[in-house]
Amino acid sequence: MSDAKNLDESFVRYYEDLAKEELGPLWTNLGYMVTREPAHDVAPYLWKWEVLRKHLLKAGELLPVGRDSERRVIYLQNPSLLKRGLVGYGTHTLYAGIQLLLPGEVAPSHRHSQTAIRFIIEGEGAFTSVNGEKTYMERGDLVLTPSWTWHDHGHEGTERMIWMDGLDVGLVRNLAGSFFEPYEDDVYPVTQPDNGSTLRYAHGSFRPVTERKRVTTASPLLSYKWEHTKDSLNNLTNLQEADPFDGFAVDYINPATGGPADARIGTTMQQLPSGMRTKAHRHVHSAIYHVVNGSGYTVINGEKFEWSKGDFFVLPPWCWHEHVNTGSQDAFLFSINDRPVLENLGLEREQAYEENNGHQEISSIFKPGSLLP
Ligand code: GTQ
Repeated sequence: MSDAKNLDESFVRYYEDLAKEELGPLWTNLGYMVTREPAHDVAPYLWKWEVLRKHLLKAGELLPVGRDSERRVIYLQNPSLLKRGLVGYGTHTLYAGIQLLLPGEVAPSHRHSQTAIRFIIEGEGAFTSVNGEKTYMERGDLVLTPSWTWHDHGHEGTERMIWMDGLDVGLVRNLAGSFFEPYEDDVYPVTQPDNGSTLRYAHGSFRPVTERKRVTTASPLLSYKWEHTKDSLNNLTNLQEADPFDGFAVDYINPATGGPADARIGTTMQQLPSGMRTKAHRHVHSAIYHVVNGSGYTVINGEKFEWSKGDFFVLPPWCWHEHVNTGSQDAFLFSINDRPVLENLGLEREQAYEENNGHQEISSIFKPGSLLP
């Protein structure tokens, strides 16, 4: 459209008249609505583990867990989303929190339409009870809490337990699908054998005939043990070449469907041998990473994010990224993503960075907002 037309007085008046009726002309706004490439408000960010852990332990001194507090969790608040007054925490779709449960405590039963995953960081002896089945948690395990299942957490051990919570809070909020209900008692009755789903389904190869008529599409396996994850990755390192973009990596799957372990939150573990430098690519899905072990950095759109054990960082949609393991040990990166949703909607795309042999120039080094003294 020509400027002359834009400036034409009759158009100016026309636009004002439209605006008075809460209407807009598509021909001046199409480019904002239907962008050539993904437009979003999510910036990358990184949180250091020492900072997270220090504040979480402080909450342990200050706050009792019970119906008043529901959960003792501090969550990642991506400043890019806060600044713009947008709904979203880690990314526009994904939330990550760090939860602390002390020996003897009970985080009371409730259910919500957000789906949740837990990745265990520290301690043992605590369990999550999902619809009446207790799953005991250990470092490195992934534990599922499918949407709208009753869940409470309890602790029969002697050491503090810390784990990561991943929920699709932004997604559900933007789709206006949130429902929440507290259970009438603190604890939902246990009706199933402890660790039952893990014991029945851990090999992923067999299903009891009594479960043939199982109707739910949620994964029948609720806990993915670190030992199995590590074995699968270790086998990969002996069997095949690393993926150029992800290194050696596995997606956690639902053994009943072969699809993602959780229907809405994708979960991946990647192993980067010492010295590995992946090539850059970008994809529509966003992710939140947690460094399980090792040290290195990730370059996101030319900015270097240095990480070590325990750190968390956000990968926004459609950003070039590549990982480098600078440590002497293998690095393990756990991540949650919104890929299942994008794939279901036919919106996922991926692109390799072609220039410079697949590597970005580093133009800046990220510094977290506040550094420890
Ligand atoms: O443990 O049920 O981090 O409901 C956020 C919401 C944890 C939980 C979170 C939750 C939970």
